[in-house]
Amino acid sequence: MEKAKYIWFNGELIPWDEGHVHLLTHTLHYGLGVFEGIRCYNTPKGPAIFRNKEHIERLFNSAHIVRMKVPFTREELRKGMFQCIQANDLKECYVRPIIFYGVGAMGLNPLNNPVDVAIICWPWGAYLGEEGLKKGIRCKISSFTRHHVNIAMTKAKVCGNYVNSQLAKMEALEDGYDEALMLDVDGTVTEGSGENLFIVRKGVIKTPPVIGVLEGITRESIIELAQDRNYPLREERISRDELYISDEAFLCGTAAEVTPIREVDRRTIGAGQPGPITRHLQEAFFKAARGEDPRYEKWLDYVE
Ligand code: PPE
Repeated sequence: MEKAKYIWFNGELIPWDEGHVHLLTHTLHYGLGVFEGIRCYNTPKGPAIFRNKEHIERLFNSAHIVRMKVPFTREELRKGMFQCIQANDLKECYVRPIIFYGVGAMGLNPLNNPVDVAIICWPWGAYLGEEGLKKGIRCKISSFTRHHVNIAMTKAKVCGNYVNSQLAKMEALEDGYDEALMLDVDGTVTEGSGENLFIVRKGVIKTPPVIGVLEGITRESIIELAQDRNYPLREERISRDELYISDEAFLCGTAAEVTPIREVDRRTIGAGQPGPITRHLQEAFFKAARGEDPRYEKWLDYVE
């Protein structure tokens, strides 16, 4: 990865190379921490964080779900992000706030540990590759089942939830695919290892409801962009075979942005290249994020 110069840690900027934690950091052992993935895009009016309010809200909701007390306010974290982006002289970057239990008491009760907060920013290019963004990626239905809603709290972006994603991702890559798609316990399609899924079939855009999948902020943006363009859209369960016969499919997320899917399990999706609705929404998304469409300026939080 590309390093930056500073990290925001508990309210102060520290040099990147000093961003260490103790080996008894509770979250390192047991995975109870919450985080966000946010992107800052360069716009004609300078760098702006895309949908920052919604990301900060989800971070606090994640903490609320797992009963973590955040020792900073929403506004302090927002200012911390600005500080971090400016100190690193970045125009476009990924922003990773993480709230974790530090050192205090081992054992499964996390509540006797201090809560630490870091904000890390670094330049991060196309998550699934430049070529993937343009031509589409190849996905594999994972042999790993997605979380059951009462096993992992899937509306919370909890560190430990990502073990399931990592198992699926490694398997997909080792089997020669770009990304994994996971089925829930009932066998319906949920999401990628770190992205929400959309399909297009017979002119209707469909995405699985947010039960058992992360309530993606890019997903929400895509829904709004699609509705503003009068595309019929339904949030409904999607079966594996419906995915195979969809006309178009794409993944979306902060890191993955809008990445078309051209193949699933060796079955070509549509014409084997990004379809027209996918391309239209991808373009609309990038224009909105880069401040090139005034209708969506409400989504931009300018770094000041
Ligand atoms: N589902 C999952 C499981 C997920 O992790 C993400 C984000 C999404 C959907 C899309 O959510 P949103 O970013 O709000 O649109 N995954 C983050 C982590 C990527 C990583 O490798 O780290 C991200 O995209 O930032």
